[in-house]
Amino acid sequence: MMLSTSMLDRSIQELESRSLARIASAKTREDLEAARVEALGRKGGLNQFSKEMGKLPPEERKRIGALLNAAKQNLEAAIEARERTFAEAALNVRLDAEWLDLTLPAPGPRRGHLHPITRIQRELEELFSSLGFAVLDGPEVETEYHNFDALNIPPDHPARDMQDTFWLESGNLLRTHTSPVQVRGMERFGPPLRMIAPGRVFRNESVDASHEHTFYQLEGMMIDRDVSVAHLIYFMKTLLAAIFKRDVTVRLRPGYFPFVEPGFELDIQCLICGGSGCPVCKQSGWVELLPCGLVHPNVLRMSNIDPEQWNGFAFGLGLTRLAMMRYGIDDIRQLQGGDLRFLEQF
Ligand code: FA5
Repeated sequence: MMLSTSMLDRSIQELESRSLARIASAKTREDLEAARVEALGRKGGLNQFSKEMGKLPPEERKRIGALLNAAKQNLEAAIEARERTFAEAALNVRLDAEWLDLTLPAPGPRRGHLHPITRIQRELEELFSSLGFAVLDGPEVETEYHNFDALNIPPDHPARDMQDTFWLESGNLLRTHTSPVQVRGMERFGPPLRMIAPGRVFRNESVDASHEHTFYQLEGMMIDRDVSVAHLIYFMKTLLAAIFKRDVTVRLRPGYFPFVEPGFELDIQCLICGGSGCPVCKQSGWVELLPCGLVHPNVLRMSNIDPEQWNGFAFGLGLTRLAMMRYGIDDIRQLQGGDLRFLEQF
């Protein structure tokens, strides 16, 4: 089909004004690209008129050529201008989102907080201090004498197997319990004595939901005249009431430890499952928390205390397990896993 030049003029103008309108109303870069293809694309738009030009007389060809060029330049300028407005809008969005108020004061260092075990330890230190107990510390690398012999556990005694021990090449060991601090307390202060000794202990055992190789205990000891099981039970009840601030179900059963006679295990009904059974209590409903008893006369004798004159009670609270019960933590490994997202909850 051959268009007359006046029709060609009009068609070019129509395409130009239609395309300018479409460019002006483009809302997205995709809209704009579609308008560009329609106006300047290889197969359509102004290019289709170029083909017609070849058929025109030379002077008309020149005029229409100039018309097409002008239209092309107008459209390209309009597209460029529209693109600039998109770029500006995108920049403004980014500037809004990334805006920084440099006049604000710096946030300062993040404040930490106490680990749940430390919190309970400090509460118990305060409680026992108020009851006249000294808070003692002892070495984590212990002698065999203080960890075992002085506690009525001579070499070859089967009770040594109750606590798998990390032995050091020096012949010393990583203390398996806080009980050696009892011995150090008796050696240093003699009777009468009221002491507690919180601290870290180590056992070479496999780890599971309720067993760690490194955990915390809190040892307690009272040596005086005429100390009885009634005193022991009173202090254990006071301890649990202070920590749980509510009634907890406990049971006392006979327990064997060479350094006490009689010996007891005070178990607490599992607060993770309410006693119905879970991995923490090994499905038994009870958690071993507080072994205790009256100090064995041999232990007093070994530390030069006359068992005819003095007697006492001792206990070895599982502080890490107590923290689990108090805060409802169902896996002991989380306490020392170092994951701050976990610890920040307490
Ligand atoms: C002892 O360590 C005795 N020294 C306790 C004692 C002291 C008895 C004074 C009598 C007089 P036992 O091995 O049961 O006992 O550990 C004491 C407590 O530590 C347990 O009741 C338990 O709460 C905790 N415990 C033991 N092993 C682990 C472990 N692997 N991970 C976490 N807690 C543990």
